[in-house]
Amino acid sequence: MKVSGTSAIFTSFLVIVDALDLRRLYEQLNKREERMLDIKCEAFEPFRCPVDGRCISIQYLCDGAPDCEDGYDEDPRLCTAARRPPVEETASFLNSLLASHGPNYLEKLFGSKARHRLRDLGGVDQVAIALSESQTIEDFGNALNLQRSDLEHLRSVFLAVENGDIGMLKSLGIKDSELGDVKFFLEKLVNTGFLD
Ligand SMILES: [Ca+2]
Repeated sequence: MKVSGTSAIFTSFLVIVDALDLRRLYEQLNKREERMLDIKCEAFEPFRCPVDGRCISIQYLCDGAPDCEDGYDEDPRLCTAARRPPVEETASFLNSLLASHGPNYLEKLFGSKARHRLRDLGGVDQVAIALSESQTIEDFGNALNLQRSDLEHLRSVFLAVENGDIGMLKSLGIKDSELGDVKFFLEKLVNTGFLD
């Protein structure tokens, strides 16, 4: 499902569907600010704009119209991250693959820079954040400085999953017991515009 060309109705629908993800996201974002300023928004307007401190309702996040003074509530990275699995969930998923296959395993997805637990890509958490915030696979490649050939390989894996080609995942050594989780994870990215 593509989200480009969204109508206002469709956007509202997405916001409702993703309210839980958004709730988790703004809780993370607001935590630090609250500690610093001791300001808490009311439950019915729980999102606080970082610059002007305005409190806004969840339904106004990523609805296509700026409500924070600086438009932060429509920030593409915020709105992309809100539709993606939470960063900590992605990090623990990547860690579970490394635990089961060894520290160099993710080389099969992200290329040689992913050896030694993604060390040259900045580590598991950095990769998880980039997967969450990057609107497209190109943005992801730029965020982590991936080589073009590695990026094209990663794209081919995503395309295979999008086309229902499980053989590709098996050829990467994904165990049968892991196939469902890996497929679900990659599809979640594809469904939120990663290949657009
Ligand atoms: Ca808005």
